[in-house]
Amino acid sequence: DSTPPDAPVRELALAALEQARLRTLLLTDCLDEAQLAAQHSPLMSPLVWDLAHIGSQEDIWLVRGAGALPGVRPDLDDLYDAFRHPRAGRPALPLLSPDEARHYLAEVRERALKVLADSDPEDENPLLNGAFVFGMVAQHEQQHDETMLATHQLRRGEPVLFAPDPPAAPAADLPAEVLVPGGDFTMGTSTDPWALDNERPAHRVHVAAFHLDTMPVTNAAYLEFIDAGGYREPRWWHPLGWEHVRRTKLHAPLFWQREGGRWLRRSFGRTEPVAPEEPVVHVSWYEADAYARWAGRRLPTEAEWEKAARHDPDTGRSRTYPWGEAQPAEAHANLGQRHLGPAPAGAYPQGAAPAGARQLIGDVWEWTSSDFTPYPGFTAFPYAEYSEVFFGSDYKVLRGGSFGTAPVAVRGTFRNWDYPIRRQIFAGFRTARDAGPDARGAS
Ligand code: AVJ
Ligand code: FE
Repeated sequence: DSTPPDAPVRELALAALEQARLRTLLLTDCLDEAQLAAQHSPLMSPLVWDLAHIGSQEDIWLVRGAGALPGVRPDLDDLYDAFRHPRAGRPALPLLSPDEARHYLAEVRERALKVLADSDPEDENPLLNGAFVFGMVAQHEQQHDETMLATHQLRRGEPVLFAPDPPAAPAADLPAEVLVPGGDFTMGTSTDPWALDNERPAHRVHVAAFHLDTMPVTNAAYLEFIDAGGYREPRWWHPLGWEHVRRTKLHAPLFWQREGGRWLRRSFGRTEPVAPEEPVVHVSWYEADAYARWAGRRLPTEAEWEKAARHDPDTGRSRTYPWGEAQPAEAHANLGQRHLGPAPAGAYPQGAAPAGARQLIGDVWEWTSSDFTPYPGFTAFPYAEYSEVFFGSDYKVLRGGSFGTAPVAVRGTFRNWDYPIRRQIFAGFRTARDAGPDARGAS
């Protein structure tokens, strides 16, 4: 990332939009028309739907919303409205062809960049203020780029994506867990200009002292749970999780298979031995929850996760990232699809949080124990379908982003959510436990 953090906000928005588009094209130019139109899993859209949906949202929010210009193709709004057409039914829709979609994206982008050039980040209109809507649209495209990467992972066939291996972890012996002191901290934000509605507003939350795993749970640790018969023992499971295990015969993370006495996993078209030192990925909330109970621990709450990631005990303030305010660089975190998997647990010492936890940002999304609910004072902005319609007890919150998440699309306050049975996302977890009354720090 070559853009300095103090670049004018319009330049940041331009760079964010351009980076998103490079990724979108990289993920779609590598497949032929039939592969782009195919549905690789009923959980996912055909890639060509994501492609045109990205353009449609930009048409709606930048060309029409920010620019008050006539849209490029308002007639496409319905086709690419995620709420009118569930993913499973999208292949049957009269979708644009890949070339039509690429052409549409380019035309929308040309108009959107004119709107950006003419926009005033000081404008009082909250859509334009701080170039919010441009940041929102860049994040939206990058969110779909992560979704498209998950579709790639589900796709059968020869590899089409290539990337270097992530860095190894330093040999230093890290403690298994860190202590996060008790007390109030500031959760969420009222000042980050590109934070989305569900991250707002900032509010004080009391979190009692707790211990958190220094690193995400590894494949080796998860294998101990499997080998101990974890998937066959109802007492470790949430009742609905146990029902799910029995019905779907879950016995290992998604993409794992056992062959000749060892575990292999499929990763973007390659089959390789499960790497013991890497964070486990492609597990559901139910599996994470069961592992934690088996280990005599629990998942962290969302507030605990955010306190561990942001609270600086020296200043009493909450940071944007575990390491501070600097934009995520290569040494901080495994983000942006630079690698096609997580780095070994313990990597990225420069990305450590004040309490010492590593890899809170990047590598794997981390399941928390919390339902996706609004913060006190929440207001939907700019549309209720981004977050508000998902609030309730159906979805669990994930934090921190994965190797597939772009830097612009994650920060210490960022909230993701999914159903507790879902495993196609790049989700892992770490565990926590209450600190005894003798723990340092007032609680
Ligand atoms: C925030 C990842 C749950 O993909 O459903 C994309 C992001 N919202 N288009 C999703 C999103 C609208 C959203 N998640
Ligand atoms: Fe979308």
